[in-house]
Amino acid sequence: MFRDQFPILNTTIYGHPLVYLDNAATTQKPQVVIDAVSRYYATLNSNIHRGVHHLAAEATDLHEQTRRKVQQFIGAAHSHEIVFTRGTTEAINLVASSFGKAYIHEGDEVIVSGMEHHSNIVPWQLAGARLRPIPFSDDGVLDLDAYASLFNSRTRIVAVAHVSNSLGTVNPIEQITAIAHAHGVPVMVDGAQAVAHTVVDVARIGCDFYCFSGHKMYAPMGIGVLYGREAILDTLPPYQGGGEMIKDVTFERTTYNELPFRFEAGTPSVGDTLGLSAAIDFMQQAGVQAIADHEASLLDYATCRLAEIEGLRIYGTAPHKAGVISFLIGQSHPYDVGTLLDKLGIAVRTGHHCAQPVMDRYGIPGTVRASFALYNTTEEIDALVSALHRIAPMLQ
Ligand code: 7TS
Repeated sequence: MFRDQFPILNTTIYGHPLVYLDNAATTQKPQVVIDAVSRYYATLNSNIHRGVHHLAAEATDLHEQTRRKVQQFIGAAHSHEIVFTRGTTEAINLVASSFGKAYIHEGDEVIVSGMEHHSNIVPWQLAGARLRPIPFSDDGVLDLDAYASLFNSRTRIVAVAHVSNSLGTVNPIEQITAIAHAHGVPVMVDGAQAVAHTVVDVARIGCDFYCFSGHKMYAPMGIGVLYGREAILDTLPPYQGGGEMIKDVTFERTTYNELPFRFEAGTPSVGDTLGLSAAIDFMQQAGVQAIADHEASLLDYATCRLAEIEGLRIYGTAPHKAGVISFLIGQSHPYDVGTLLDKLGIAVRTGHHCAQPVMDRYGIPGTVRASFALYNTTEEIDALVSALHRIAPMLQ
């Protein structure tokens, strides 16, 4: 599906055609995205918002059009609820820092899930919160009864992944949000692994914040998004200080700009924003639901075929999963499996996937992870399975 639009997929690695199954780390970029970035630098490069000249006005226009495109893409009510960041990590740090300053005091608690990426753990610790993780079952499903029992008078926010990057579980975030709101607690969703793989509608979810990275949805690295509901964003202090985020500055006192600029200090990565715009167009042309359906069929096929490999165990077998398969073979170390697969041109990720608590939960050092995108094929899964058959004897 749309495979011919990704130049890198024609690469050979050690003489083998590249089989790229590391999409949860970052997706490859279609030519339209590469062209959008290079066209910006070739024809439009200028600093936005502050220039009267033609290039600056044009670049500003396209940058702000992208904000509206993102707003529509995720179903936000207003374009000023879209804050551009460098990625999910920066978006979460922004929320933890600004929300933390306003609302988190010593002894206060933040509910996270037990399957968070480190970037949805550490920022809350830096904000001084005590973390209360929602436990999950062996198959990787969150325990919602345990979740409901974690609320108390110190609970300030619930911060939870839409899709787990290590287990692939799609969490019931609408339900999670409704439960939090019933306790009067706001919700931040880490959507890093969701936006490229499922239709995201923040109005339907009902969450207060939603974070994601462009580079995991066919856009360039260096651009990400924080959606924040106006009523809550309005109550938060700025994250970083600098140009663009101010209204008036004196040595005595500074007043701040309106939303969203109050949270966007300094020169943004305009070329990457335009790349994000092209990536959204590309995804909409492919159809987000069609992408999700394609990846669901790859997941089913891969789950069945991997069962052929003796001693292979999949970590994360929730009934509702995105296209991520974490596995181990017997006692072999994930790094060895990944290295041998690489020699056959197959790119997977190995290790703890920045989710050490998940690995601790299972008592394992890490996993081998294959993750899918719209351009992957069943033939590539066949290539993975035959490579695993081939390397299995070397792992004993
Ligand atoms: N949250 C989740 C659920 C993630 O999977 C990642 C990155 C992040 C946050 C951070 O995103 P960033 O774009 O700011 O770095 N996950 C991975 C991964 O699984 N392998 O490499 C990066």
